Amino acid sequence: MKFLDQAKIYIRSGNGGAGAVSFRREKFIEYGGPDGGDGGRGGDVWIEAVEGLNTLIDYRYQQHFKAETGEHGMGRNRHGHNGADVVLRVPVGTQVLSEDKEQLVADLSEAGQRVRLLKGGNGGFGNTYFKGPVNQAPRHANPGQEGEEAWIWLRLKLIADVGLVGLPNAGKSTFLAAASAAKPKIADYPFTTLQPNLGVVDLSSGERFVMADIPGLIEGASEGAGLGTRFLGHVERSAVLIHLVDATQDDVAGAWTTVRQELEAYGEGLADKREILALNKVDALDEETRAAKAAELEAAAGIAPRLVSGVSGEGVTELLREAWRQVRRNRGQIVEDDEDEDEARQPSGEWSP
Ligand SMILES: Nc1nc2c(ncn2[C@@H]2O[C@H](COP(=O)(O)OP(=O)(O)OP(=O)(O)O)[C@@H](O)[C@H]2O)c(=O)[nH]1
Ligand SMILES: [Mg+2]
Repeated sequence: MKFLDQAKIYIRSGNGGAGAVSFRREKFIEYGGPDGGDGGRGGDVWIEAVEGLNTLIDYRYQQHFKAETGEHGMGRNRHGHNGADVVLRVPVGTQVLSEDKEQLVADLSEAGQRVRLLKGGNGGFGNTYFKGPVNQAPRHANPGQEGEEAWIWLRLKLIADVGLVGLPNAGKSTFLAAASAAKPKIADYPFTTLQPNLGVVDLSSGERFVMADIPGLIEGASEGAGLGTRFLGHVERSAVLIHLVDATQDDVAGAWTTVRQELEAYGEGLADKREILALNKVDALDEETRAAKAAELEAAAGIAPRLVSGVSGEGVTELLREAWRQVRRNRGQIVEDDEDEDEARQPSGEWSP
């Protein structure tokens, strides 16, 4: 199964400017001859893969992209200005498909790669161009060439920056819904989520990452119990895991240990990935129970869990901010030291079965 992010957009290159019909007129010069300049070229439409973008979400808000028209030519042989190009900036890995999706127009697999999708119309020739030995005073000029237009699809295979893990019913889908615009199915029984869900978490403009909610893990998942561990492939490349433990269950320490064991058994470096530990559903507990559950979990995990609730929203933003710092680090961006205070737990592998 692939996570796809796609957007359909309209693109148009600029029309060329028309050539001018004009004659030189000066006081003492008779029959000054034609001096109409050429029209400017219309702008092109380009697409460019850039670093630092990870979704096509911007193309859901704006769907029409038109390059500028070339200016008309003018008298005294003045050339019209060329129209400005439009450059669509997209994440690395974006593919461009024709409107019917039958044809692959461009495949942008490397940062900096640029492809021209539509060429701007040429400017028309002014009447100067048509001057010849026979017709020394042409009264016609070319119109500019029309630009081109097309509807295209942009398609991107999404990679989750952050993965949500936990037992069934831990509240993963609820958490994803609280953190993003995704609307996963939520219900009070295990294995509600049968397929991974993705959401885009928008902390502020430019602070955006993709989070995956995957089906819950149970003991023996690595041997195929429940839905197994096959969906863990979707979080293999993520920067960090958010491990949600349901605070309303009896054995929070056991819940954490079970999931850690399955991550370990799965391999692929998942157990070494950074984990942010969170005790979820704390809205349902009084102060005393919160403290007791947090202490139990800390005793097993060796780190104090964050207290969160996908239902009330408590602690959600702080948790997402911590995850975002890991994502930035993973993308090779520098994160200031003073932001590091409540850093995610470095996996120590200290837990024992
Ligand atoms: N009180 C409370 N209940 C919650 C919270 N988050 C989830 N729940 C409830 O817990 C149940 C399970 O929530 P889901 O979000 O479906 O859990 P999940 O981890 O996605 O479950 P699976 O998809 O089965 O793995 C639902 O009845 C939710 O309403 C929370 O923060 N507080
Ligand atoms: Mg779910």
